[in-house]
Amino acid sequence: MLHERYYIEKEKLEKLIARKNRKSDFYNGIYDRYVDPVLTRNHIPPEWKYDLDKESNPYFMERLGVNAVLNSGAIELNGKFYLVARVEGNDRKSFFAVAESETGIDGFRFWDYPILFEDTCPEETNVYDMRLTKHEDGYIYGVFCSESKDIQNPDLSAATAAAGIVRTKDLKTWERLPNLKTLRSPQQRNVVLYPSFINGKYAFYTRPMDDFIDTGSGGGIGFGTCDDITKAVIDEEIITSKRRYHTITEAKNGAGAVPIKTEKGWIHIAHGVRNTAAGLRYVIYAFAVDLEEPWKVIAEPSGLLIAPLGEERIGDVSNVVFTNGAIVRENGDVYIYYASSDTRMHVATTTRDKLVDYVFHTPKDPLRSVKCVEQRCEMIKRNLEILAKMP
Ligand code: M1P
Repeated sequence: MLHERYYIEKEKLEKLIARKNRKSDFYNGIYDRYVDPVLTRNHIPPEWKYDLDKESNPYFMERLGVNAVLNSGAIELNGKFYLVARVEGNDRKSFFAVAESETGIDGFRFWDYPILFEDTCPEETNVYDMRLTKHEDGYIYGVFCSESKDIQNPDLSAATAAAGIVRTKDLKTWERLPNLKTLRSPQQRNVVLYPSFINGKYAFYTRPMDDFIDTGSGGGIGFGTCDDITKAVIDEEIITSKRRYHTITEAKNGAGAVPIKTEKGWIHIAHGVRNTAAGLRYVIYAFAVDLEEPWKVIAEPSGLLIAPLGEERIGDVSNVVFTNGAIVRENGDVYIYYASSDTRMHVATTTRDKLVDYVFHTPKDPLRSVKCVEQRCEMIKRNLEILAKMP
């Protein structure tokens, strides 16, 4: 028999999904933020958490709780917005689930079931952070982090990260391919498949790492190609966006959304990490690479694009914003999906034209305080001259 509490929980969920989102009063001219997150653990259907049977669950207890909904891949299909969210159970294991919306800013509803891949990788413990690429070969690829216990290391928390690959045509049926092998990097996270062939090869943005958390000698976001995606092996990785001392990428960085094609170059929305006394701080930044040679950085505006703000600063891993999905509509509207503090999903909206203006006209980081003040004083001087001419 169905437990009556189900109706209350279901009604709460329906109310949440029906809630209209609106722009917040945040302003920077680059993008808009929204009052409500777009996807949270409260969006999880009760059927995923509770045994609804009154006999076997008389107290209507959560049997399989959900802790967080975070780093989501994003894609538009037939005019609808889809997030492939990272859902983290109370057991700390993550899995993927599709949520669908008509507007992209609210109304996200999970499909009936989370995604269940074929179990082809018995050593794998955890999966997360899928990037979705519509590739010119006709498939939609999902590239994600496949995490396993490091069996060489007796430390209980020692793990290894690799890039898992799946493909689909409809987000419903998924084919798992072997994990990507990078011959010169022991570990990988934040790998993104580039949408076109490069000289007939598949191309990936990578993030070479010596270790599970520390990138070690990994100098930044890499780029490499492979012949066959069904047995993907990358020999050489070239570093594109570098880590730099005393910038937002000092500790590490990683590719985020699939790059956005513009007339001036591919725009990347990535994350940069620095260390602080309170732990790592993750922000989102942007840069552009060449249209023909997409490993060459051609514009890198100074500093961060999105930082955790207000309530976004607090969560399971505080002081983090992280993106692995954006949607660009035919009319040039851009939806950047980002998670805050490894806990919930938000959207920031802008346009392709604004992103081009931001990436190509924001001054570069001069890398030293004295040069940064000089840069700012020049702008202040020009502005004061304009103001002085005003009646
Ligand atoms: O906790 C912040 C993020 O840490 C990792 O990102 P990176 O590999 O760049 O350090 C990932 O585990 C990511 O999921 C997480 O949001």
